[in-house]
Amino acid sequence: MSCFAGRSNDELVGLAREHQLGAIAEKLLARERLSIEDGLALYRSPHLHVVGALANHVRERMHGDLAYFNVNQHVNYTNLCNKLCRFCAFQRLPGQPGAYQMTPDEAADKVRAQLHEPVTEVHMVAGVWPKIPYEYYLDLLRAVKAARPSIHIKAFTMVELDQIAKVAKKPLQVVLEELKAAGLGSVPGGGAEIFSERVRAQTYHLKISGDEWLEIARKVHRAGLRSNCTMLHGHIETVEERVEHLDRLRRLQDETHGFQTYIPLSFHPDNSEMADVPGPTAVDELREIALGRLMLDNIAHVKAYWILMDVAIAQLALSYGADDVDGTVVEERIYHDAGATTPQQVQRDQLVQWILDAGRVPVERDTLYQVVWSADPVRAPIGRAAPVAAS
Ligand code: V47
Repeated sequence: MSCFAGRSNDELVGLAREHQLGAIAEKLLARERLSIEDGLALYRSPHLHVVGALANHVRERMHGDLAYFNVNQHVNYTNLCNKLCRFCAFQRLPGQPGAYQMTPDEAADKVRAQLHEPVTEVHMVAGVWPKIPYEYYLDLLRAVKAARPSIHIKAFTMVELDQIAKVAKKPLQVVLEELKAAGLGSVPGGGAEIFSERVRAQTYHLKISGDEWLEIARKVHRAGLRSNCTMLHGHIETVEERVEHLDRLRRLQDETHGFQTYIPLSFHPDNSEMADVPGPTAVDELREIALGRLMLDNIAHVKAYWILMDVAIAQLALSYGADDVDGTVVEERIYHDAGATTPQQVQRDQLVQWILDAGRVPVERDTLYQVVWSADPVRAPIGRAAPVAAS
């Protein structure tokens, strides 16, 4: 049971009124969309517990007390990257210590090494390196699929897709069809950072712009692929820029309905050029989860990625708007290069226990939210699709 459970609608509105959030609570109960001004008020409210109670209300209206996870593994096929983002500790140039690029077969070996585990998804993302030929990406997908034919490949951020289409010298729509034929099943949410041009100019000016990220996501969704979406927070962005980012995701979702899950990504400063920035606190992380749930009324799932939030905060986030914690992961590099102190992987049973300890009902899903296993097969029947409806 959530720490906010057991409150009637009237009590929730009463609590919100006492803390100057009454009008927002009324809108939420009437299922009305929150405005940019509402988003700003929620970011600026000193009463995190009230913001959390509102987000939890919406989360429980959508998902009850179910909490989703999957059995997945990450494969970061190269850390070679020419984008030189100042927040990133993972990127390398050729010849730098630790630089690597896996062959397709080496990536497939990582998948073969987990054949004894019930892995349903491989999450494959990496740096952007223009010398990698187009055939490499197709071979990578084919090799992983050959290693484990049942696996769902969630791969290539919008930033990588931009580079892949450039090196292929083909329109993205054609490239997406070829990647799908080679095994691509869906697209992860990374690389969006924060859409503000101000922040991009100071922090990742070589990366595609927010407009370009959204346009590629539009094409991905039109190609029939689902994707996730993210926001990198806790660096130099303002609350106005965060609300604008969420609103732009929401507007694209109105158009395509292609986003499955929103994941706020907390900035990890260690070993990056921005090591002097303190990064977000636990309070900031919980607020981002809550704001995601409250503003993104048309995206079904909000993920508390335990690898970057720490397990205890991810557990708490399940009562602040999140309904998903990602998966077993197996070998995480991006956040561990940036100082994450969480384990690099977790066993499935441990993940189930973390969710139970947080007072939620664990449900194993596949990448597209079909229920694989459920602690409550009546409310979340195996084989059925988890809700993907709006709030
Ligand atoms: O694109 C890189 C971010 C992203 C740092 O779709 C950093 O299910 C914080 O997108 N501090 C990759 N963030 C991770 C990602 C993701 C993770 C889990 C699940 C899903 C999903 C997607 O991480 C990058 C970049 O935006 N990032 N370095 C850093 N130092």
